[in-house]
Amino acid sequence: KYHPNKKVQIISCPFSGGQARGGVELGPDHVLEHGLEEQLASLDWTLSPPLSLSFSEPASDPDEGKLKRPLYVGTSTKKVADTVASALSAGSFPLTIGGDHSLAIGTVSGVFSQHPDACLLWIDAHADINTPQSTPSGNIHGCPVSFLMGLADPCPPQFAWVKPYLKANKLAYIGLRDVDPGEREILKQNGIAAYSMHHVDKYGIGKVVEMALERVNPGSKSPIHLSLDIDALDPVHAPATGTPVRGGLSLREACYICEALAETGNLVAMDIMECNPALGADELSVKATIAAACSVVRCAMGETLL
Ligand code: HAR
Ligand code: MN
Ligand code: MN
Ligand code: MN
Repeated sequence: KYHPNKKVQIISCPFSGGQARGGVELGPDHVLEHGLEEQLASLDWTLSPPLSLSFSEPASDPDEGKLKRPLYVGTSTKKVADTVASALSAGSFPLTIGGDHSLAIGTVSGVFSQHPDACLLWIDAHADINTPQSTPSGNIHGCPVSFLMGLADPCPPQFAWVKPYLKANKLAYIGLRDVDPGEREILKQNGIAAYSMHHVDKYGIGKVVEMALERVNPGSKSPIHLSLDIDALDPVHAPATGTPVRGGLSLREACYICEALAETGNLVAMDIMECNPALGADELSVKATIAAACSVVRCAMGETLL
């Protein structure tokens, strides 16, 4: 419904400033080298040439409280937000390839600037909702959702441009299994729909997706943004990532989520984040991770719909 013309704009974001491990900036090139453009073209999407954003680290970037590289992350995500917003206003589906998950400060801001009524599905082992106060690591990839909801109070000056578009009732998580104590409190206080691996086991993935969509999109009218951290998948399927957590989604469960969202016809944007080709134990692990990333993207873009 939202993309009758099936135009997609790939946005490559070789960015690693939201966390400490090198290599995640290599994710986008690996995903593209795996043939994602050809794969999407064969699903009848029309592709504009991929946009590859460049990010340059500021000469000086002191910590803001506990937050590391705040200026680098703040200016880089602003650039992503503007790029995603213009892709949408040009009638394209923005597919953003990271890079670390702090990039979603940009992608979600860009989407909500064009679709203020959107809802957000966050598929991840982690809740990424730490505030500048609650973050145990200072890594901003563990904090994007708190900035998007305006929970960071005071908002760090590097993120003053971020509007608190995201309301608690428009956000749902699936795949959680490593949530910090401070994050649990935030999820509870705000009544956020959070489906952990426990819920996936208990109800099955089909029911979990149904419940998640019922919570954030009861009338099935809202545009949907899918932000998928590859570490939502079990490390058996996606080992090459910075913070793998055992006991995750099977490849089929992750694909199912994407297929079910594609089936709604309401998906307007997707992020695929945190593939780190420098971290696989060997070449096969890296290949499996990149192949899994391409699979979930294809599923979200209609591959397995009959
Ligand atoms: N919760 C931890 C922190 O805030 C770790 C989260 C980071 N890992 C991710 N994000 N890949 O999804 O530092
Ligand atoms: Mn994660
Ligand atoms: Mn932890
Ligand atoms: Mn994440």
